[in-house]
Amino acid sequence: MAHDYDDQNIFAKILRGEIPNDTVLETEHCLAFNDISPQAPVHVLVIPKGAYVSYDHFAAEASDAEIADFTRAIGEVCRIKDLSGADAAGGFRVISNAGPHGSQEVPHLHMHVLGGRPLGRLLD
Ligand code: D5M
Repeated sequence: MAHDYDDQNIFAKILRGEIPNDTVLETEHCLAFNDISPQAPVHVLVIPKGAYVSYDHFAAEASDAEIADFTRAIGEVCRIKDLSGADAAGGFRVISNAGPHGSQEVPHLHMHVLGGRPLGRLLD
């Protein structure tokens, strides 16, 4: 996948403070904020602060510190939003869309963290 980064994408503008966001968590290398068009009671986007288009781009070029921070931030969002329980109300889904076939709209890597309702089967 092409990794040419468009610094005019909306998440780049959020990271530069040009557009407001509803922050859930900020870490050294990541920002997590509520999705503007939530598909579930909990719908948080976790993004790295670095200029990465997609997960494969990030995995290839990010530092170990960035990757560790991103991974932990996703888990921390699950904890903050109380999604980690094993009871009937617990559980979540983490998804990253990439490229045309993945229906990616915003060309800055983001993980969708979804929960708060039964999400159904994604793959059958
Ligand atoms: O998903 C892109 C997601 O980004 C989609 O769920 C809407 C969300 N979005 C778009 N603009 C904003 C702002 N300004 N704040 C919060 N969330 C936003 P994709 O995986 O690229 O299809």
